[in-house]
Amino acid sequence: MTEKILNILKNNKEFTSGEKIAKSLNITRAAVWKNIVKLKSMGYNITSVTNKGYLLIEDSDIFNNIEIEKEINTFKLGKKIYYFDEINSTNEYAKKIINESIEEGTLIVANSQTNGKGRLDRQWISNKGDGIFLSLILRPDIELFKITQITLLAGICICNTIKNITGLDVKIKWPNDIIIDNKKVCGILTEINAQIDRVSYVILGIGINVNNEKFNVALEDKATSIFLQLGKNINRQKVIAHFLKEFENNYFKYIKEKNFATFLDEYKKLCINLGKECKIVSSKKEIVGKVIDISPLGEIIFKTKDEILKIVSGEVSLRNIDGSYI
Ligand code: BT5
Repeated sequence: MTEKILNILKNNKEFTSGEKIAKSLNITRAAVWKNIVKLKSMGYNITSVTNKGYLLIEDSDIFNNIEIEKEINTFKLGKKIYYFDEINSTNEYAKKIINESIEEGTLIVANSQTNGKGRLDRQWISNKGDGIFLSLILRPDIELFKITQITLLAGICICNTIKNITGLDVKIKWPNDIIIDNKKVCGILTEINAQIDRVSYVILGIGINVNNEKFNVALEDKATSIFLQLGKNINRQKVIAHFLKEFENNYFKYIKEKNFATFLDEYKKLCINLGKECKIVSSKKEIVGKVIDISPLGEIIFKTKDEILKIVSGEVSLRNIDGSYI
């Protein structure tokens, strides 16, 4: 009902009386009022004037499930949305609700996170109103060792989404950092549950810096946002909808073929590490070498002075030779 009232207000540039809305929806004026209060609490700027009714003052930056749903144009992904103005972590929420009846494509979106997570217990800064914080529940029928490929595929789709919407030059730092102008604009946290060697479900967590005007001191040299690169605000729901469409097309193709080979060339073109001298940093040691290729499984092929190694994404970070971020 709330959404129907919102639509009526959106379609009227003049005041609409409570009576008229009540009649057209066959509800009481008190029910109209209750829903108007709800819409106001969701952030809609609605003016109420006695004897005239209600008028919606258009505001482009309303971010909630109604606005997100309106933009989404997919078959399966994002058909069920859990939206929060604030949550600890969308990935944690996904883990809490997941069971057999939760459908593939269920989307959790938040306007802010109090405990946004990166990999290896790192933190993801998730300020209110600036970014996209989402988790997508997937049930890919693939073997466990292929799981990195889902992260790589999501990386390609995020690059294409930002590029298509903004024209910016977006790249990937293996495995999960999306980069503009050598700074991180987006991170991906893929968490899984598996039985023996088959994946039961995947939580694809994505954080994108969209309208951030600045970052804290710790991040200002290595983080950026679409706003900082483009000089204007971008509608977050459009970015989500575009990503879901892009990812849906590619994800189901990948699941059908069960093979990342189709996407490997595209990934390599986007990957900034290929051909570069760098350091692989893990909790145990640092190895210096050169990234000479990416395998069809999504591993880095790394040439040191003594040997050629295949590195999986799990426990390592790539750094410049001097230890800096990129
Ligand atoms: C990531 O980890 O890049 C994965 C980030 C995933 C965040 C999403 S938001 C929705 C979903 N729910 C969650 O709780 N998480 C996911 P990692 O590669 O470990 O990078 C983390 C590092 O990036 C931090 O240690 C900081 O140095 C840096 N960082 C933190 N917040 C950032 C931000 N907003 N923008 C750019 N860099 C950031």
